[in-house]
Amino acid sequence: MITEKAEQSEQSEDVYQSRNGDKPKIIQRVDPVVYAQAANPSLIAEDLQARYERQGFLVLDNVFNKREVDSFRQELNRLNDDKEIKASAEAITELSSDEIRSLFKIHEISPVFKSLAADNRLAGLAQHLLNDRVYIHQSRLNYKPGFRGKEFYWHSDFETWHVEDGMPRMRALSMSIILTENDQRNGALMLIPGSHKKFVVCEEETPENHYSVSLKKQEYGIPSDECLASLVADGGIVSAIGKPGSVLIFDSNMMHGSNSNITPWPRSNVFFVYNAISNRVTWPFCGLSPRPEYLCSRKAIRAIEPRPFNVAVGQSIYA
Ligand code: 6CS
Ligand code: FE
Repeated sequence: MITEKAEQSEQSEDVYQSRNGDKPKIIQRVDPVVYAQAANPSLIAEDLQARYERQGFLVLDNVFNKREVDSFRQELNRLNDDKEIKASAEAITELSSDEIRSLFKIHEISPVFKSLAADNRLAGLAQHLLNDRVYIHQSRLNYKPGFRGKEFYWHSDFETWHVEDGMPRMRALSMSIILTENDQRNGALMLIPGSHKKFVVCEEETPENHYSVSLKKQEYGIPSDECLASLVADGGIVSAIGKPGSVLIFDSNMMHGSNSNITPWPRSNVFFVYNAISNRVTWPFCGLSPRPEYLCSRKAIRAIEPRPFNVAVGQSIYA
């Protein structure tokens, strides 16, 4: 059994120092974006891989067919209606209602999303881009319900995963599968093209148990107004709109956020975060205790063997 002290000694060099009292500033990324040597045409076309490297994200349309999307949405609703799940630690409700805002660790809670996480169109592509075997660092359903679904303020996921989880380098990416139509009106994800190549140093120390607040409304680990304005001046802002079955891939250090949803239309997406096995989390760089396992795989780091999603797995639950 590794004691906490021993785990703390695992600490690697803090290449991306943030929230340690330094003034907010922007430094250059020192890690590659795409670790693969060349595009693997069976997984991604060369021009798309080059675009991903340059802008830090891609929206791939029609990756999953209607039958597959129907099984995802049936599972989304089943989990949302399950009282035990709603009362669990993994379920984060909205500040202004008891509606689920996010449900974490769905790659373990749900047989459907466990199977989806290993699908070659996702895990196979992540393995290729990161040029390493991959594991799920974090998975979640972001429901962003209609009428009162609140915003996710601008942030770099990597800044949080580095400072609060101990992820050493930028060798991870998120894949978001669109389950309900995402458009400008109902709070589609907004991204700043090219921002993934700059690391925004945030100020102020991380509070204890920050996640108990940040997952509802993030106020630490967010860019200063000046840094944000500078990123937007360079790259602009793009909305990741797409139909159910599309996939948004974005680099771990992509600056992103999304507006509140006051329309009647939920903006629900599945998120899988693939991290390279060689980049497994060490000790949090903020020096605080590690976040819970449902936010950051630490004790259960297992490389994924990509295999096709089994659409029948949903039917077995609902039979
Ligand atoms: O703290 C985290 O890990 C979560 N927070 C946000 C706003 N995005 C990434 C992740 O879900
Ligand atoms: Fe995020």
